[in-house]
Amino acid sequence: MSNETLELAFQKKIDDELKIEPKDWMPEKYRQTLIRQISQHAHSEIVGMLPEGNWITRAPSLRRKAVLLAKVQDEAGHGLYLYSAAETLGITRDQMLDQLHDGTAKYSSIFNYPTLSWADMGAIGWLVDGAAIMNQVPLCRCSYGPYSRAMIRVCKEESFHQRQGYEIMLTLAKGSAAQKKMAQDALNRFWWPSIMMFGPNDDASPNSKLSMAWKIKRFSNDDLRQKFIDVTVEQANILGLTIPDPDLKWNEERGHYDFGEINWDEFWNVVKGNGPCNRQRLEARKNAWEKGAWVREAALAHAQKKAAKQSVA
Ligand code: BYC
Repeated sequence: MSNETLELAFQKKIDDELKIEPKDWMPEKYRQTLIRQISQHAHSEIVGMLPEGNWITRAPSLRRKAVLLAKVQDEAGHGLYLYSAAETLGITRDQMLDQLHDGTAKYSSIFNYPTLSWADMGAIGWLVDGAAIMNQVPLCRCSYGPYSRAMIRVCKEESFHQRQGYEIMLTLAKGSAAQKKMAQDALNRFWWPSIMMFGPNDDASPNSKLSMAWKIKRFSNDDLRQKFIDVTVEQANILGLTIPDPDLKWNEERGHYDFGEINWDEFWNVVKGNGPCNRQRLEARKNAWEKGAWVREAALAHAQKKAAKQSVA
């Protein structure tokens, strides 16, 4: 079959809402786009453990500590499902990790900001996991089977994460004046980075056109950002907190909130590795990889010993 015929059959499958599976024919660019997005998504989950891990030993109660521990472990699980999904496309986990460690693969900009107070655990759960749900629920219907199936469980867990974050914010916002101030400060610092998570504006998003045609992405970056802002403003009102955007205003005609200009220089600066914590995050991951070498070697030796025993038996 010619390449053209294969491509037509591939696109028809996508248009008919059928899934593409690992052994199916796919254009090389589709494979590469998925490897890029899924591996970057996996890296984001793993690097995303660091800002929250920072507060496990300082959680204000045993209950908060148990919940935060469970959440951070969930993020590790998400990273593992996603690395497995990316491996079905012909890249190895070691190759993906090399790309993270040498800086060629990206991870979400949001995790390059510091977590300065306990309220940041609330703001991350509420806003960062909230933004993640908005972006990731449509990925459950993505055209690539293994990615779409991995996302179902990820999204269920993200919803629990969002609720636990909102509950922290609610407790602080209804607490003492100092607690409310802490919650407002966390919102002030995390609001703009959270809405940057959706990526550049549509006209500055080079990957969107093909990803939408291939139904990897179902909604554009700007559409998802707008949906997130529309639901989150109402949640901030319930908390009695103020979103740090003087231009935020309901637009009756559009049926959406208008919002202020995003600082794209800040966004690209963070994406290019120059955010407040980029170096610290990468150092932490490289360090964990190097220090974990003996665990990987021991696991391999154990597997080889077990296989040798089985073959003798
Ligand atoms: N940060 O053409 P575009 C989580 C890059 S995990 C850094 O629009 P695309 C969580 C983009 O990669 C959250 N880089 O790209 C975990 C591209 O560069 P490359 C992660 C960004 O792929 C723990 C360039 O900018 N979620 O939620 O069509 C605890 C142009 O962009 C960012 C996912 O990974 C960014 N924010 O759209 C709590 C979801 N935005 O790769 C929570 C899956 C853009 O060409 N990914 N760039 O060198 C996606 O949905 C899409 O990849 C994006 C970007 C919407 C993020």
